[in-house]
Amino acid sequence: MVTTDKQPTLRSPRLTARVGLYLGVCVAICFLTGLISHFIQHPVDWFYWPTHPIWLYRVTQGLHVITGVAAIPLLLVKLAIVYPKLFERPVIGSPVRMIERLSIAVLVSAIIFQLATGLLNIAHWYPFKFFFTTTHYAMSYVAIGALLVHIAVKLPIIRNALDGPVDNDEPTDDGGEPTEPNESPMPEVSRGLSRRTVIRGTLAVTGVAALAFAGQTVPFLRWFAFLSPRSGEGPQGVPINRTAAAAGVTETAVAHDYALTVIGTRTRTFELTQLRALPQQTRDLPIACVEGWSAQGSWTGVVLRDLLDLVGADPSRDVRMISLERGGAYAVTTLPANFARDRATLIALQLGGERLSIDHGFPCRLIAPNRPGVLQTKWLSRIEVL
Ligand SMILES: Nc1nc2c(c(=O)[nH]1)N[C@H]1C(S)=C(S)[C@@H](COP(=O)(O)O)O[C@H]1N2
Ligand SMILES: [Mo]
Repeated sequence: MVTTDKQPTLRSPRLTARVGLYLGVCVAICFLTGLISHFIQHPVDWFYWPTHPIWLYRVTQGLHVITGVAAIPLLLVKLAIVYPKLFERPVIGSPVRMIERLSIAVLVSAIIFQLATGLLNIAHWYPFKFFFTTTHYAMSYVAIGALLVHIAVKLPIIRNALDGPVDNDEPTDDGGEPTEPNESPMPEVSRGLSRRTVIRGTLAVTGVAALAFAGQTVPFLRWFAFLSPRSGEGPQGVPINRTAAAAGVTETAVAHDYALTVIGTRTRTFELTQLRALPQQTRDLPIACVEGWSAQGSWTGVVLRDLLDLVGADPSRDVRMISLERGGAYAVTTLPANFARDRATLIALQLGGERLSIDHGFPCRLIAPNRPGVLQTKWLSRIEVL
């Protein structure tokens, strides 16, 4: 190993491999929790999602957003360390090397795409034309595939680089390419920075980013949620995602002839006074939005199972929830049979002991345990047993 600096160079596999490892862990957790969220929303036979523990989705989706956010500073640091290599000449080389470089190009673009679209979605800002969820889902396989190729190709270097303290001399194998002293001149600012300092700084920034977003889902970190768009503020202590005005239900929701239609083997309609006259239950259940925020509420209403029994519904059937909202992506949702059967699932009329506010879904809404917020249909108009 030839080096002119007294300080160990920052462009070192020792440093890259460590930052890469943290980034890899974040990306892996983000990918897996993303898959969970996807398959809850697009059910497939082999994926069973339970109703309990009631907070599980809150945790998986919280982790999805936290690890995604944490990956941003990690990715930036990693790119800052390796960027001269990204543009190395010649572009044409041995097949293995070309596959490696192609996989890196795909990897970097896919990860940037995932982190950027995820962040924009949290911010409710859609400057892109494509539909967020399908593209974000499809691209996750590209990112993970390219990541696995990258790790496989680099494994010997990674192993070597993770062996021993980060500020040790260079591992002998730098990808088979000898490092000439003049090959990657260090910028002035890097001289004197030890790799360990870089690692600590990176972890500190990553920690702050993660905490700032964790605050939107972990109650005792609420005060730290200065970066996240929704942090537990909202009527009745729960944030609002889509308002009644945005959903176009400000009139239909308060219409005097409102009635909830429930269709099983028979059809019944329930006016609001009739719903209130049925036995009421109170449950503490979270709204856990796909965007990573969540908040617990104390919901009171009719147990869905009781309502379904009144229309002679078969408990092995899924149930469709139809909102007064017209045409929104979440105006109609399907509740799997295990959720419809669970006595924690309510058609809620109240939140925090008060009548449901119109933005929380007045006259009534679905609230089920361990379910993505996006499927907790507000302003119910019909319930159909499938
Ligand atoms: N009809 C209808 N219900 C809906 C939505 C919607 O757009 N339309 N948004 C969902 C989303 S994304 C979330 S996170 C929860 C939020 O409920 P809240 O606004 O009462 O907190 O409502 C869900 N219910
Ligand atoms: Mo949501």
